[in-house]
Amino acid sequence: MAVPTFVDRVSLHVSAGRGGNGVASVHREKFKPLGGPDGGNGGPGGSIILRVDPDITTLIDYHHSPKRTAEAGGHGAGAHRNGGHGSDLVLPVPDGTVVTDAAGEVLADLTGPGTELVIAQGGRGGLGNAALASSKRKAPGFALLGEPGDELEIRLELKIVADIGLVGFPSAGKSSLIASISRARPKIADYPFTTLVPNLGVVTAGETTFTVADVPGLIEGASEGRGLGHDFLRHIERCAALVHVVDTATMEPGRNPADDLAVMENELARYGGLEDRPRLVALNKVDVPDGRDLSDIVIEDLRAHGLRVFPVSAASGEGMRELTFAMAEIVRAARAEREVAEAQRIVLRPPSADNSDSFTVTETPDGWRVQGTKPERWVRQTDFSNDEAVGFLADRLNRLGVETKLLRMGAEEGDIVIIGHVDNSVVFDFKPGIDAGAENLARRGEDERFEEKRPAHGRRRAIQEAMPERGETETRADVARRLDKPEKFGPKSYTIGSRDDPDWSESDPDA
Ligand SMILES: Nc1nc2c(ncn2[C@@H]2O[C@H](COP(=O)(O)OP(=O)(O)OP(=O)(O)O)[C@@H](O)[C@H]2O)c(=O)[nH]1
Ligand SMILES: [Mg+2]
Repeated sequence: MAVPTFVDRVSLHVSAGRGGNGVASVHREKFKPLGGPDGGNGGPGGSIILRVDPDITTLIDYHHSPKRTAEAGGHGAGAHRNGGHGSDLVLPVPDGTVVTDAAGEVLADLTGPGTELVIAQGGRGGLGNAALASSKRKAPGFALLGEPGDELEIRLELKIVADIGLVGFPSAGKSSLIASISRARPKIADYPFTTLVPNLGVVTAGETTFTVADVPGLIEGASEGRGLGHDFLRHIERCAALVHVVDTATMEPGRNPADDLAVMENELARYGGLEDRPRLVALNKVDVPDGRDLSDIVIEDLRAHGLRVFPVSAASGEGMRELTFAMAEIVRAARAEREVAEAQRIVLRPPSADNSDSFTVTETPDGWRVQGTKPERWVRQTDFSNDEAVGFLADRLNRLGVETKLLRMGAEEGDIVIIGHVDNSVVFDFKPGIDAGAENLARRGEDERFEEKRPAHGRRRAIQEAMPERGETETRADVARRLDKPEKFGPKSYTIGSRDDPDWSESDPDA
C-alpha cells in the first residue's frame, strides 16, 4: 500500500494544559509558628495555537498523530512560590488551512504566514491561600483548583493558496508544465490521473515571483464524481487566475482543443465560484508536428473569443517565457487589487475568554440547572473535600445572585440544583440563607488562634446571620440553640446560597 505523503483533511483532538492548583500553606518559622498564609498560585496551562508556516504544505503530521496536548501549569507551593506556566503548543499548518469545529462550523480560515489561531486556551491556575487571604479572613484553609484547559475536536482542511491554478484533462501536460517553469518535480507519466495530490511550484518571471498549483486532471462528469471528481478543485478556489492546459496532440477520438476547453469550463461552472478568475490558455505539446498543426488551426478562433492563448511545449520549453510573463502580469494586477486587504498577523481567539456575570437558571425534570461562565468556572475551581472551599463557592455564587434568582423562580429548600452543562455538572442541595451547620460557629477562613479573644458580639453576629428570612417561625432562642448543637441539623451537604459575605470580595479573583 502506498504511504500517503499529502493529506488535505484531518480531524484533530486538541487539549490545552490544565492550570496548576493553588496551595494552602502556613508560613512557619522558629518562635513564630503561625506566620500567615503563604500558599502560592498555580500556573496557567499551556494553550494550543495553530500557526501558518510557509514551509508546511500538507497536514500529514496530524494524520499520523491526531491528538495534541499542551503542558499543564505547575502547582503552587509554600513560601509564596507560584507554579510555572505550561508551555504553549504551536502546531504549524499550511497556508490556507480552514479550521472547523466538529459540527462543521468554520472557526477560522488561516491564510498568510504567521497567522495564528488560539484554538484551545490553557486552564487558569488556582489561587493559593495567600492570594485568597483578606483582612478579615486571615488564614484561608483552602486554595482554588486549577481549571482544565479547553478540549475540543476540530477539523483542518487545506485549501492551497496559490497565485495560479493549472486545470486540464488528465495527461494534458500540467505536471510537465509546472516542472518546466519551476523547481517542482511532480510525477509525470502518459497514463491518466498520474497526479493524485496537488503540487505547488514557485515561478519567477522578471521581477515577479508567484506560486502555481498543479491539481489532478478533470474529466467530463467530474461534478458527478467521475474520475477524481471535484474534490481537488477547492485547491484552486483561492487562485487569482487559472491556466487551461490543453493537449493539442491527443489521439483520443472526439477530443480537440476547442471542445476540451468547453468541457473544462463546463465543469468549472458546475463547481461554481470561479467565474471571475482571469484565464489563460496554454496549447501544449506543439513540439509534436500534429499538435503544431492543430494549434495553428484553432488559435485564431480562440483568440477571436477574447482568450489569451499561448502555443507551448513543456517538453522543449517553447513558449514558456511568454506564458510565464503573462501569468506574472495577471498576478501583479490581482495583488495590486488585494493590497489593502492584506492582513499582517491575525490572532484569533475563541469566545471562551468570556468573563461575563450573566448566568441562566432553568427548571428541568432533574432539578434547577444553573449555567453561566462564572458559576461553572467556580465549581471547577472548588476542592469539594474542603468545607471552607465549598463555603467560599457558596459565597461567590450567592454574591452573583444565584440564590436570589433560584428563590425568585420558586426553588425551595431541599431542591436539587445542578451547575454546569448536561455532560459536565455538579449537583447540590438547595439550602437558601443558611449554611451547613458547623460553619456558622467559626466563620469560614477564620482561625480562632489569630483572634485575641472572641468578643460577645461575635456570637450575637453569628445568631443574627443565621436568623431565618422574615415570615418564618424560628425565634432568636431557637437559632442560638441550633448554633450550639449543629450536629442536630443532619449530615453536612454541599449547599449553595449561604448568606452574602462582602469580606470575600477583596480576595475574589473574579470580583
Ligand atoms: N511531446 C510532448 N509530450 C508532453 C508534453 N507535455 C507533457 N507531455 C507528456 O504527456 C504525458 C502526460 O504528462 P503529465 O505532465 O503527466 O500530464 P498531467 O496533465 O499532469 O496528467 P495528470 O496528472 O494525469 O492529470 C507524459 O507522458 C508527458 O511526457 C509536451 O510538451 N510535449
Ligand atoms: Mg499531473
